[in-house]
Amino acid sequence: MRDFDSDSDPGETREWLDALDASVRAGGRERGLFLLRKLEEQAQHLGIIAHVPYSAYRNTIPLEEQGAYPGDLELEERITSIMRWNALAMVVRANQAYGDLGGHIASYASAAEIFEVGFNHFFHGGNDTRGADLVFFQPHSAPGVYARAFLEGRLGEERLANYRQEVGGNGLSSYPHPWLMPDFWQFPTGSMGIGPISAIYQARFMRYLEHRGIAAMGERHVWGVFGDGEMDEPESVAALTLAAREKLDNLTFVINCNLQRLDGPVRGNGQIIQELESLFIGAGWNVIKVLWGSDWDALFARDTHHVLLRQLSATVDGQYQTLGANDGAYNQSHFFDLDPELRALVAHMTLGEIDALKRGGHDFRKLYAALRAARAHRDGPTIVLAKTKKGYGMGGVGESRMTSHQQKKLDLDALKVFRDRFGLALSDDALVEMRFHPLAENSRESVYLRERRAALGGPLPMRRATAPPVQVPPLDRYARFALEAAEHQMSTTTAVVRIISNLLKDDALGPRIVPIVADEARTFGMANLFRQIGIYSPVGQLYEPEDAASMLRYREAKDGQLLEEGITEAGALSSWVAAATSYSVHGIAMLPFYIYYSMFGFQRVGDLIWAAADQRSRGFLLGATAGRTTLGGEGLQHQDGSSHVVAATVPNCRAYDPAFAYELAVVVDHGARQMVERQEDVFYYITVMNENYAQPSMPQRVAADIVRGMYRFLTTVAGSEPPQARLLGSGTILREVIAAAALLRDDWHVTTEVWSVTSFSELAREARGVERANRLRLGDEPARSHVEQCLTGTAPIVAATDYVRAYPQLIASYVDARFVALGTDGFGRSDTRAALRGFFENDRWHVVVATLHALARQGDLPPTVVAAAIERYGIDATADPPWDH
Ligand SMILES: Cc1ncc(C[n+]2csc(CCOP(=O)(O)OP(=O)(O)O)c2C)c(N)n1
Repeated sequence: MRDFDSDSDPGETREWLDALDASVRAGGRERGLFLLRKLEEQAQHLGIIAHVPYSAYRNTIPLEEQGAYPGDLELEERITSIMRWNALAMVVRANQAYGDLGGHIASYASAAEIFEVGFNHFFHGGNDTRGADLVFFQPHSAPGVYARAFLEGRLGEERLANYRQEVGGNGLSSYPHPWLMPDFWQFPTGSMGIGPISAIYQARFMRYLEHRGIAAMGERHVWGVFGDGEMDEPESVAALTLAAREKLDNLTFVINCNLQRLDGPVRGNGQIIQELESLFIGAGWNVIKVLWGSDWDALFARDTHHVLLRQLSATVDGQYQTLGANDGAYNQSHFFDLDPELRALVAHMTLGEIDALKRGGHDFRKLYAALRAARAHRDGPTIVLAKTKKGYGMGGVGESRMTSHQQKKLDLDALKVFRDRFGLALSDDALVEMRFHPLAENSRESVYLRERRAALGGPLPMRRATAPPVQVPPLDRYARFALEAAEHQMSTTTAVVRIISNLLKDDALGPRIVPIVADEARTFGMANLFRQIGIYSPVGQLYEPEDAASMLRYREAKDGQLLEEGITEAGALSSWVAAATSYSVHGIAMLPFYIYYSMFGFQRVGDLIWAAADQRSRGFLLGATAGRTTLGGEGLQHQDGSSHVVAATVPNCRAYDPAFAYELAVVVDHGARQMVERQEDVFYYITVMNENYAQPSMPQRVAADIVRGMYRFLTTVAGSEPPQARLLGSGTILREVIAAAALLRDDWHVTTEVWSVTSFSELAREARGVERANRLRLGDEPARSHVEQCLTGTAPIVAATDYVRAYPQLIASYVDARFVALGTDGFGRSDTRAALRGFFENDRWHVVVATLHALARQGDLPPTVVAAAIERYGIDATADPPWDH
């Protein structure tokens, strides 16, 4: 505690207090407050108080601590200029030739120095002694990354010329997409916000692997270059406190603060840099600001009264943009002339020199010092806020202009300005033809580039996918309880948790499993895992848990295996992606199982799942308490009727809605082998229910068809004729369908086949492939899909599900028979399961009515039978449809 009572100079203190008294007497309260505010401001500038969570509007690292630049500045600047040109040429060429291919110039123009300091001095490519750094690139700056790869000889000219023309197979992706460039891009960042949250969870997962003794990470670091506009995305800021709480000093964000987003300024009437600084300080990050280039140093040195600093602090970002878009004369009259002292400060400078004053994010020395300090910082993550200009160097057509982001074509005059601005050795012809600028094999630039990357372990970005396979134990060793359930009562949620618990005990696969929950382990019956494997915490458990004496005690441990993420589905999903891409990022295959309320998956964090798919994630997503009617009491926002429809649109997602524990076990086994033994780029989405029911044992010879998507479960024979109708049921509704088959036999003498459909989406995937092949390869013997083979003939089909009708309708066009779908279209609501199934009209009685109606429609039964059934089962035929409620 400081002692504010001991006064070393009472006379001076008296003078100050008297002065304040006098001012208030003369000027009133307002005047007194004004003076106090000014004093506070001054005290901040002097660094003696820090009440506000941001610092003055200047560089965090003072010149004295900047240190020497370790690279060849002049050479690096020349190389960067060449990259700028090639990146620009790539975009302009594509748009000149094809008109509407898009692409961006201005973002990389602002980020070039940030990228290049990283590439030349920090981003480690990995070698024999250490793994590669993880680098997340600002997506629409991809042309700059390609331009570098071109100069390094990694990409040929033809590839650059095919920017954004990917269909032919030899083009370059618009943004970082591992699916499309699997040897190059590691992390998809094209959807803003996903990069930042992913970077944090990747850094955290590295710690997890270390603490569990699975892999040593050494000096490996996670770097993320993101936009200041991008920081408005909720995902961008969702996990900041986690990064600080877990002391992730293996993580650095560099925010390219060009003050603009697509349409205009990020904070025209404020200061995004100051706002981000306080946000990150509040979240516990180390913040380093890089605002002003080296040519400002002398001005700050002479700014003894802080007049410059005051003016900088008082200028809002919209004004900074206008200053950035204009020349030295404008900056003189609209900034320096605003205060006589300020004018005097730059009186010795020419307008050209004022014009050339750089922002810190374009100054290699300032950036280097910041990244080095970030790298050296311990016990927490660092954010570098680098102030730049959008469209830097694009002159009148794009530098700090409102329309900078959209600028994709430059005329000859603009190209000449650009060439001259960066001193490029390009003839006018080369400009007209937009020729790429290569480096001669043994030029100084070329040698330097190669040397720098060699010193940093090799090229980057580079995606690897070579992880040793992991053996999955035999199915009956870990899931016999499900295969031979013998009518034992159990929910499929219980079954999957038991499968996971058993797999965890396997010597080979067990340690590789990563169970993940947001905050519902108890809901899903996983509390036993707390003790069995522990909850991961980098500091172990610093408290005596309230339930210490319990068998299921809440146990946190440094080597805990369960990731208990808290109420953040975005965070939990990002953890899942980190584990699901470990085979590629770390060369170690892990098998994550993320179990969550199914409604809070594809619907809530669907875009993260889409990015996970792009990234070739391998693992299990388990949508629990799934379906719209199994979760009786929870109601509209909890009941999921749509996730399977969305899952069906993700090309490498294998989605299943199993009814029985053995179906689930077969799918998990198949998926695990496909992903960690055969190492295929798929992931699984399986819905599991919290509804307890008798689980049959697995019939003979159905395993392969369970994986294909359907198998015949039973046939109910009402007479001697062949089946009159086919009933399809999936997930929990299969049980209603089985009951309906009995009613049809007993009440209406109708023979039916009952099929368990484990996946309408897998059936549809195969069927559309077969249909396409038959269409395009006329002359070959036409093939028949599994659906067609199962559902031959024209006996009507009634398919019932706990999802919307669009889900079973995925297969409707592949069968010859009339296809009737029953589902749960409409809003969910709370009630009993039986009441909900009655409401949505997917219970056994509605299945019967739908079947009778289909048979009557084609003349197999008299029309009166339908009304008779409605009457018999007490169905209210006058009710409004459920989707209108
Ligand atoms: C989720 C999402 N929303 C919108 C976009 C479209 N978009 C691409 S770049 C961009 C502006 C980015 O601004 P900023 O993050 O400030 O980066 P800058 O280009 O200014 O460096 C927008 C809106 C996107 N890619 N992702």
